[in-house]
Amino acid sequence: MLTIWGRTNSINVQKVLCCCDEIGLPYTQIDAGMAFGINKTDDYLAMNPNGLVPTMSDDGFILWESHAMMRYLCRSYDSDHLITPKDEKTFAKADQWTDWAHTAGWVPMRGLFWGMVRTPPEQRNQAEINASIEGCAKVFALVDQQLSHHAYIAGDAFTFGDIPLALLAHRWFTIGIERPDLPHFQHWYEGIIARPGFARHGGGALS
Ligand SMILES: N[C@@H](CCC(=O)N[C@@H](CS)C(=O)NCC(=O)O)C(=O)O
Repeated sequence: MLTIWGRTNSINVQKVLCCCDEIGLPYTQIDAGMAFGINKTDDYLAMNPNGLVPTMSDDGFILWESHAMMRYLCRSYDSDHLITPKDEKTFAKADQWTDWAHTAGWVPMRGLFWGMVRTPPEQRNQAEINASIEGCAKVFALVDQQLSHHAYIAGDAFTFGDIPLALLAHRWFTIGIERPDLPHFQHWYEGIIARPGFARHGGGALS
Protein backbone atom coordinates (compact mmCIF):
# COMPACT_ATOMS: atom_id res chain seq x y z
CA MET A 1 0.00 0.00 0.00
CA LEU A 2 1.49 3.29 -1.15
CA THR A 3 0.85 6.50 0.81
CA ILE A 4 2.07 9.91 -0.35
CA TRP A 5 2.02 12.94 1.93
CA GLY A 6 2.00 16.35 0.30
CA ARG A 7 -0.30 19.10 -0.94
CA THR A 8 -1.26 18.69 -4.58
CA ASN A 9 -0.18 22.22 -5.58
CA SER A 10 3.49 21.47 -4.78
CA ILE A 11 5.65 20.85 -7.84
CA ASN A 12 7.65 18.17 -6.03
CA VAL A 13 4.51 16.35 -4.89
CA GLN A 14 3.12 16.62 -8.42
CA LYS A 15 6.21 14.87 -9.81
CA VAL A 16 5.47 11.81 -7.70
CA LEU A 17 1.70 11.83 -8.31
CA CYS A 18 2.20 12.21 -12.09
CA CYS A 19 4.67 9.35 -11.99
CA CYS A 20 2.12 7.08 -10.23
CA ASP A 21 -0.66 8.14 -12.60
CA GLU A 22 1.48 7.50 -15.69
CA ILE A 23 2.42 4.03 -14.38
CA GLY A 24 -1.18 3.34 -13.27
CA LEU A 25 -0.12 2.76 -9.69
CA PRO A 26 -2.79 3.14 -6.95
CA TYR A 27 -1.94 5.30 -3.93
CA THR A 28 -3.44 7.23 -1.07
CA GLN A 29 -2.55 10.94 -1.03
CA ILE A 30 -2.69 12.91 2.22
CA ASP A 31 -2.61 16.72 2.12
CA ALA A 32 0.36 18.09 4.07
CA GLY A 33 2.51 21.22 3.96
CA MET A 34 1.80 24.98 4.05
CA ALA A 35 -1.84 25.61 5.09
CA PHE A 36 -2.45 21.88 5.72
CA GLY A 37 0.29 21.61 8.35
CA ILE A 38 1.22 18.03 9.37
CA ASN A 39 4.80 18.32 8.03
CA LYS A 40 6.17 19.82 11.26
CA THR A 41 4.55 17.30 13.62
CA ASP A 42 6.72 14.81 15.52
CA ASP A 43 5.17 11.88 13.65
CA TYR A 44 5.93 13.46 10.27
CA LEU A 45 9.45 14.55 11.25
CA ALA A 46 10.15 10.98 12.35
CA MET A 47 9.53 9.97 8.72
CA ASN A 48 11.09 13.00 7.07
CA PRO A 49 13.40 15.07 9.31
CA ASN A 50 13.47 17.85 6.67
CA GLY A 51 9.83 18.65 7.40
CA LEU A 52 9.19 19.04 3.68
CA VAL A 53 6.79 17.39 1.23
CA PRO A 54 6.55 14.92 -0.41
CA THR A 55 7.15 11.89 1.78
CA MET A 56 6.17 8.37 0.79
CA SER A 57 5.51 5.11 2.61
CA ASP A 58 5.49 1.90 0.62
CA ASP A 59 4.21 -0.66 3.12
CA GLY A 60 6.31 1.03 5.81
CA PHE A 61 9.35 1.72 3.62
CA ILE A 62 9.79 5.49 4.01
CA LEU A 63 11.34 7.66 1.33
CA TRP A 64 11.69 11.42 0.76
CA GLU A 65 13.20 13.53 -2.06
CA SER A 66 10.84 13.59 -5.03
CA HIS A 67 13.42 12.43 -7.59
CA ALA A 68 14.52 9.47 -5.48
CA MET A 69 10.84 8.60 -5.11
CA MET A 70 10.27 8.75 -8.88
CA ARG A 71 13.25 6.49 -9.56
CA TYR A 72 12.13 4.04 -6.87
CA LEU A 73 8.58 3.87 -8.24
CA CYS A 74 9.78 3.44 -11.82
CA ARG A 75 12.25 0.68 -10.95
CA SER A 76 9.91 -1.12 -8.54
CA TYR A 77 6.57 -0.89 -10.33
CA ASP A 78 6.90 0.03 -14.00
CA SER A 79 7.48 -3.51 -15.23
CA ASP A 80 5.79 -2.63 -18.54
CA HIS A 81 8.33 0.17 -19.06
CA LEU A 82 5.59 2.73 -19.66
CA ILE A 83 7.83 5.60 -18.55
CA THR A 84 11.00 3.74 -17.48
CA PRO A 85 13.54 3.12 -20.22
CA LYS A 86 14.80 -0.50 -20.42
CA ASP A 87 18.11 0.66 -21.76
CA GLU A 88 20.46 1.99 -19.03
CA LYS A 89 21.79 4.81 -21.20
CA THR A 90 18.31 6.12 -21.97
CA PHE A 91 17.45 5.75 -18.28
CA ALA A 92 20.54 7.83 -17.45
CA LYS A 93 19.46 10.54 -19.90
CA ALA A 94 15.99 10.68 -18.33
CA ASP A 95 17.69 10.87 -14.94
CA GLN A 96 20.00 13.64 -16.12
CA TRP A 97 17.10 15.86 -17.21
CA THR A 98 15.16 15.03 -14.05
CA ASP A 99 17.95 16.38 -11.85
CA TRP A 100 18.63 19.25 -14.24
CA ALA A 101 15.04 20.38 -13.71
CA HIS A 102 15.92 20.84 -10.02
CA THR A 103 19.39 22.31 -10.34
CA ALA A 104 18.97 24.54 -13.41
CA GLY A 105 15.25 24.80 -14.24
CA TRP A 106 13.70 25.43 -10.83
CA VAL A 107 16.21 28.14 -9.87
CA PRO A 108 14.79 30.86 -12.15
CA MET A 109 11.27 29.35 -12.12
CA ARG A 110 11.07 29.67 -8.33
CA GLY A 111 11.36 33.48 -8.57
CA LEU A 112 8.81 33.68 -11.38
CA PHE A 113 6.35 31.29 -9.69
CA TRP A 114 6.54 32.90 -6.24
CA GLY A 115 6.56 36.40 -7.70
CA MET A 116 3.59 35.96 -10.01
CA VAL A 117 1.50 33.22 -8.37
CA ARG A 118 2.08 33.52 -4.63
CA THR A 119 2.64 37.27 -4.26
CA PRO A 120 -0.24 39.78 -4.51
CA PRO A 121 0.22 42.26 -7.42
CA GLU A 122 0.84 45.26 -5.14
CA GLN A 123 3.73 43.47 -3.38
CA ARG A 124 5.53 42.16 -6.47
CA ASN A 125 9.14 43.06 -7.22
CA GLN A 126 8.98 43.50 -10.99
CA ALA A 127 12.77 43.71 -11.41
CA GLU A 128 13.19 40.31 -9.74
CA ILE A 129 10.36 38.85 -11.80
CA ASN A 130 11.94 40.17 -15.01
CA ALA A 131 15.29 38.62 -14.03
CA SER A 132 13.50 35.29 -13.41
CA ILE A 133 11.79 35.47 -16.81
CA GLU A 134 15.17 36.08 -18.42
CA GLY A 135 16.68 33.16 -16.51
CA CYS A 136 13.83 30.86 -17.51
CA ALA A 137 14.08 31.90 -21.17
CA LYS A 138 17.77 30.97 -21.10
CA VAL A 139 17.31 27.49 -19.61
CA PHE A 140 14.22 26.71 -21.70
CA ALA A 141 16.11 27.70 -24.87
CA LEU A 142 18.43 24.83 -24.04
CA VAL A 143 15.46 22.46 -23.70
CA ASP A 144 14.04 23.80 -26.97
CA GLN A 145 17.30 22.94 -28.70
CA GLN A 146 17.25 19.39 -27.27
CA LEU A 147 13.65 18.94 -28.40
CA SER A 148 14.51 20.01 -31.94
CA HIS A 149 16.31 16.65 -32.28
CA HIS A 150 14.05 14.38 -30.21
CA ALA A 151 10.31 14.04 -29.64
CA TYR A 152 10.88 13.72 -25.87
CA ILE A 153 13.62 14.84 -23.55
CA ALA A 154 15.47 11.50 -23.36
CA GLY A 155 14.78 10.35 -26.92
CA ASP A 156 11.85 9.11 -28.97
CA ALA A 157 9.58 7.98 -26.14
CA PHE A 158 7.97 9.67 -23.14
CA THR A 159 9.88 8.84 -19.94
CA PHE A 160 9.84 9.89 -16.28
CA GLY A 161 12.45 12.49 -17.32
CA ASP A 162 9.75 14.46 -19.12
CA ILE A 163 7.68 14.89 -15.93
CA PRO A 164 9.72 17.45 -13.91
CA LEU A 165 10.40 19.50 -17.04
CA ALA A 166 6.76 19.44 -18.10
CA LEU A 167 5.74 20.70 -14.65
CA LEU A 168 8.14 23.63 -15.14
CA ALA A 169 6.78 24.11 -18.67
CA HIS A 170 3.21 24.21 -17.33
CA ARG A 171 4.20 27.12 -15.09
CA TRP A 172 6.06 28.87 -17.93
CA PHE A 173 3.15 28.62 -20.38
CA THR A 174 0.40 29.32 -17.84
CA ILE A 175 1.71 32.35 -15.96
CA GLY A 176 0.65 35.56 -17.73
CA ILE A 177 3.94 36.91 -19.07
CA GLU A 178 5.51 37.68 -22.43
CA ARG A 179 7.62 34.74 -23.59
CA PRO A 180 10.13 34.31 -26.37
CA ASP A 181 9.09 31.89 -29.09
CA LEU A 182 10.38 28.38 -28.28
CA PRO A 183 8.45 26.25 -30.79
CA HIS A 184 9.88 22.80 -29.99
CA PHE A 185 9.45 23.33 -26.25
CA GLN A 186 5.86 24.51 -26.77
CA HIS A 187 4.95 21.63 -29.12
CA TRP A 188 6.37 19.07 -26.65
CA TYR A 189 4.49 20.68 -23.73
CA GLU A 190 1.19 20.64 -25.63
CA GLY A 191 1.61 16.90 -26.26
CA ILE A 192 2.36 16.17 -22.62
CA ILE A 193 -0.42 18.29 -21.15
CA ALA A 194 -2.86 16.21 -23.25
CA ARG A 195 -1.75 12.98 -21.51
CA PRO A 196 -4.40 11.97 -18.92
CA GLY A 197 -1.72 10.57 -16.58
CA PHE A 198 0.12 13.87 -16.55
CA ALA A 199 -2.85 16.23 -16.71
CA ARG A 200 -4.60 14.83 -13.61
CA HIS A 201 -2.06 16.35 -11.23
CA GLY A 202 0.33 18.25 -13.47
CA GLY A 203 -2.02 20.37 -15.54
CA GLY A 204 -4.24 22.20 -13.06
CA ALA A 205 -4.49 25.83 -12.03
CA LEU A 206 -1.40 27.14 -10.25
CA SER A 207 -1.60 28.12 -6.59
N1 LIG B 1 14.32 18.40 -2.79
C1 LIG B 1 13.05 18.17 -2.15
C2 LIG B 1 12.39 19.53 -1.96
C3 LIG B 1 11.13 19.43 -1.12
C4 LIG B 1 10.48 20.79 -0.94
O1 LIG B 1 11.15 21.84 -1.02
N2 LIG B 1 9.18 20.79 -0.73
C5 LIG B 1 8.44 22.03 -0.53
C6 LIG B 1 7.20 22.03 -1.43
S1 LIG B 1 7.60 21.98 -3.16
C7 LIG B 1 7.93 22.10 0.91
O2 LIG B 1 7.82 21.10 1.58
N3 LIG B 1 7.61 23.31 1.37
C8 LIG B 1 7.08 23.50 2.71
C9 LIG B 1 5.61 23.27 2.81
O3 LIG B 1 4.94 22.89 1.84
O4 LIG B 1 5.10 23.44 3.92
C10 LIG B 1 12.19 17.25 -3.03
O5 LIG B 1 12.40 17.26 -4.25
O6 LIG B 1 11.36 16.48 -2.52
